Amino acid sequence: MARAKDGTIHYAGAEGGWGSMRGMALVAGAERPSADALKTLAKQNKPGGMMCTSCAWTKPAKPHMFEFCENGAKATLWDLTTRRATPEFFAQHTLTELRGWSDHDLEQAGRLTNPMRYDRATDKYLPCTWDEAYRAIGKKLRGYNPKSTIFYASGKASLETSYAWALFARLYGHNNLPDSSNMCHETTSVALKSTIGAPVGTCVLEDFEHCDAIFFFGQNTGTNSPRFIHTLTAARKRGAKIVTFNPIREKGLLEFRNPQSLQMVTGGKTEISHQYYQLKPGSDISAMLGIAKHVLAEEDRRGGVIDRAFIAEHTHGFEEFAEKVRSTSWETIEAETGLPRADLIAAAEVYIQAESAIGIWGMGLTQHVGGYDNVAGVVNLMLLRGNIGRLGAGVSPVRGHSNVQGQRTVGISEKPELVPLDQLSEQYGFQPPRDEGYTTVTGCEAIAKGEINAFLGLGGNFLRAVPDHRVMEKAWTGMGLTVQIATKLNRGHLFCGETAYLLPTLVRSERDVRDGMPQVVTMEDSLSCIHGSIGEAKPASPHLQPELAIVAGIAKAALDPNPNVPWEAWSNDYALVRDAIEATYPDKFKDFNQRLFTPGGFFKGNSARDRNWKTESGKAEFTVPSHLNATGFADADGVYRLMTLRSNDQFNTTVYGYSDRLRGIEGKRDVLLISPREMERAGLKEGQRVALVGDDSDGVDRVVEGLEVLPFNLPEGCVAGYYPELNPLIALGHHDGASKTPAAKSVPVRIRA
Ligand SMILES: Nc1nc2c(c(=O)[nH]1)N[C@H]1C(S)=C(S)[C@@H](COP(=O)(O)OP(=O)(O)OC[C@H]3O[C@@H](n4cnc5c(=O)[nH]c(N)nc54)[C@H](O)[C@@H]3O)O[C@H]1N2
Ligand SMILES: Nc1nc2c(c(=O)[nH]1)N[C@H]1C(S)=C(S)[C@@H](COP(=O)(O)OP(=O)(O)OC[C@H]3O[C@@H](n4cnc5c(=O)[nH]c(N)nc54)[C@H](O)[C@@H]3O)O[C@H]1N2
Ligand SMILES: [Mo]
Repeated sequence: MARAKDGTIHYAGAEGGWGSMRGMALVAGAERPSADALKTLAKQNKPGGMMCTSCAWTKPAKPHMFEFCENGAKATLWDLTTRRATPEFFAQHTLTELRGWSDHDLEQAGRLTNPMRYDRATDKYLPCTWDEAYRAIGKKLRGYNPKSTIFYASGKASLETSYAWALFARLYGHNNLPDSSNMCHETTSVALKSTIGAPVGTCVLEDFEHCDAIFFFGQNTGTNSPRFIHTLTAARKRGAKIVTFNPIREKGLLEFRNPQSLQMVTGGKTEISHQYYQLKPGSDISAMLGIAKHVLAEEDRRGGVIDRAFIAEHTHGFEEFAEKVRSTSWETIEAETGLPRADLIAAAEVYIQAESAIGIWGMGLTQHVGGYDNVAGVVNLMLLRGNIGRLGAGVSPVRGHSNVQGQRTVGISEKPELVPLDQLSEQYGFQPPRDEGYTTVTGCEAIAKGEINAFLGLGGNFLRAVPDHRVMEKAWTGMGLTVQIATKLNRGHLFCGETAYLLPTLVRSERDVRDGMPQVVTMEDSLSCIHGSIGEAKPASPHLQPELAIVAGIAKAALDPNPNVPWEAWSNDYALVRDAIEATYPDKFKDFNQRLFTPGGFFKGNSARDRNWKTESGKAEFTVPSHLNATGFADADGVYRLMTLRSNDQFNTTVYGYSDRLRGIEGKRDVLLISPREMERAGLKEGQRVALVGDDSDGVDRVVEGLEVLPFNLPEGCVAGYYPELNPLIALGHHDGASKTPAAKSVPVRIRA
């Protein structure tokens, strides 16, 4: 572990380079990947190959020789391990025992091989047949009020499976379709829909080839979307300026060493951000007001700074916004952000000098009580200079799961107004439910109240990813039916309803042959491009079924036959599902089957990119923020803003290992990161074990004990630690006001020594 002068821990090298090779080698060593893994990697993210299951960053038309990163490779090696969680494994361990295992050890038991049924008498999973599972699940579902059931999806399943999943829910009778997006970029989708009329980012890859400035708010590229660094280094070489706002000095946004080029050998590195500002967590609203303040001051002084013609023709609410900016003092902005005015003016100067600018964000903006105002703040900033709807400009959220955006596109949504229900009604001859379904948060609340009979999970680790673990784990076992479609064992599988099934499925890199025909699946990346993906590795077990066949199997058992919904034919020829998708969404998916392998994917289109604003006013909306920070709680003595973070050695709740290389934290995850100044103030010593205690007023006890104090370069008033270990500290009620995305980036906590 390297140390700075003030004793804080950090990573000494640049992102990329040998360190990232070592990360892959460690996973490869531990997982003993199958012979097919290397073949898969060679074609990963290339047209005709397998589209990576790690992040949602776009797959370019002209791929690099190795179009994958350390984490993409880890994801593939982790999937194509030779380790197996067989019925023999389950015979040896009760679920009570397995609840004592770490997230890492549970998944490292290996790939699930057989459908399993929970047996309460022995507290173990026992093997069963697919037929038995489908029949039992179907029978249970037929007995319930559909509205008392939840069908969750984590963002990996293909467009084909996702379309079938959402249709199944509606045919059965509900819109209870929360998705991992409800814990992630739902804030983005809600805020963009209401401000620019399109719920997704407006940029395509070409914009990054023409922009003059890129503004980063709370997105950790080096860890979470490393291939994006190629795009950034190319933009920087062209002369584009990069400005970053992040409470943590994240290595991947500071400098990069390309592991696939000469830089590996010569030791050279590329700097990424020109300006890097460590603002307080939750204070982006004020930082953006500060930038706007300088922009408007310059407009007043010399004119020609803001795009008046664009504002007049295309926007609504500018005057109210400008009034808010003018009436917020620099003193207030400095106090909120912890940044000197000079820093915000420097950032504003970059913005003013850029002909075209792009705004980027991730969980650092979305996972706050005031997340909506955060995202709307980026829109405000971009609207000032007409930076939406022209080449080189735009708003570009970086999504998480590889198909999370696509799942929403094809109907996985709890919001009926976002789904073409009339079209579905006509296409399939039924009355789709019209009432609003559960989000992750309202779904959890209903489970906690005992109102939910069944939970079906299409991938993911819902129970581990949500807030308030203790409350949720206790309530979970009160359900009548829990079904998990999964690839590896995780903690969420260890809590079972009265009847419970664990159904193993193929990973995307595995060969999926139906009726003798190899099948293609599709996904949509963060830049709205749709790609076909073919798996070629040998399946982990002969008993696995592809996700689409499992969805069809359950649907057939739970629903009466409908001649318009050919489950059997769909699960044997995915091209037929693509035809159905095209029929439901003719604009976005025209000639779907013909365009599968368009290099770089095919763009589904975006109305805001064409300056067609599908908002209430018919124009793009300036928003006046309701608060000057997004935390949702008042500062108080001894209360810290806790940020829950991802390490570069995990993918969400999948913990590959214990090396957060890019932050210099090795061998542990039970840590509390805190600045030396705050340590001194609180009388803490490095290495001391402390507890974090939730500071909510709802009377629920929220504690995580045994965290090791580590000095870390952080702004004042905040601390940080890892997700999901710290999720017991987050109250279910602590979420973005508009989208109900849990506010995992400023959780009120106290330290107990
Ligand atoms: N290796 C790897 N890749 C992943 C994932 C993974 O777990 N591992 N997860 C995938 C998923 S589902 C998602 S959603 C994405 C997540 O990717 P990101 O959107 O990057 O999310 P996080 O890593 O949670 O945190 C983002 C950053 O926000 C900063 N931050 C925290 N609070 C604030 C704030 O108030 N303001 C600002 N400006 N910054 C703040 C943190 O320091 C951190 O650098 O990554 C995807 N890719
Ligand atoms: N405190 C805190 N909480 C958070 C976050 C945070 O930053 N802080 N981030 C939130 C975010 S952004 C997200 S997206 C959620 C993530 O929530 P989820 O998406 O629910 O969780 P994952 O950890 O991605 O799910 C991992 C599991 O998915 C299964 N799996 C993997 N691949 C496949 C596949 O191809 N098919 C199927 N059927 N199953 C598969 C495996 O069994 C694996 O154990 O967590 C959220 N929770
Ligand atoms: Mo996510």
